Amino acid sequence: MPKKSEIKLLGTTASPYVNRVQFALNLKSIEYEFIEENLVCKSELLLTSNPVHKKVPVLFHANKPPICESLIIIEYLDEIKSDVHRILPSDPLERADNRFWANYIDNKFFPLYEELRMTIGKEGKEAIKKQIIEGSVLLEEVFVKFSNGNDYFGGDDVGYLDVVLGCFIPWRKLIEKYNEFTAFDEVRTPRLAEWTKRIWSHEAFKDVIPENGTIVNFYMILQKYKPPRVV
Ligand SMILES: N[C@@H](CCC(=O)N[C@@H](CS)C(=O)NCC(=O)O)C(=O)O
Repeated sequence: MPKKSEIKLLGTTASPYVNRVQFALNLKSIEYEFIEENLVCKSELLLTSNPVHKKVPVLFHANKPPICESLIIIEYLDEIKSDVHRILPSDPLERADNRFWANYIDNKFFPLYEELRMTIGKEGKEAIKKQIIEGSVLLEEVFVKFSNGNDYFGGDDVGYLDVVLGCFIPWRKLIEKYNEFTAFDEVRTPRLAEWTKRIWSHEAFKDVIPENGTIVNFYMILQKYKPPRVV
């Protein structure tokens, strides 16, 4: 069982990818040391521990080589502490299905929010919002299938997709507010609307949610370094 000093997480509290690892660490009751990274002026530690992507999160487990990429870190944690709160299902086919949808969320669904932020012009923005809403309806169907009448993607408790999608709630809320729409609304996606409230107040997620000011600051940094463009 990992001791407190054995696990260190390099990250920034405004990052949803870091938040999802923190969510997983809490679910597993793993104590860890948080090392705050400055993404505007990246540390030597980040550059040497994640030389390929130069991104957070990075997990350090004792003196082992660093582990990069949030989903890989979560799977690692699930394997080293398999006796507490299994995050991925034990059935290989179910695991594959979970990974498929995690890939959809990370590579198709959430990037639409960044595209929305980057786009200037009503027409372009409306087209992206439409894609986000279509994606939300699809995710509602995924939720219905995975939850099987229970409260979470993982069934009666938080599972992999709850962690993967849950971490984006604070960012989605902010970008949706700035763009005056709600993706997981009570009419179109009632199960996801309920699920959002449930995750938001979940014990293991509550202390991971960045303060609003922290996300707004990070948003402003993005606006400065990766400014929106006319499409
Ligand atoms: N696929 C990566 C994404 C991580 C990521 O995009 N991290 C951002 C912070 S939210 C980052 O470190 N960005 C620095 C950069 O793009 O230079 C993961 O799941 O860990």
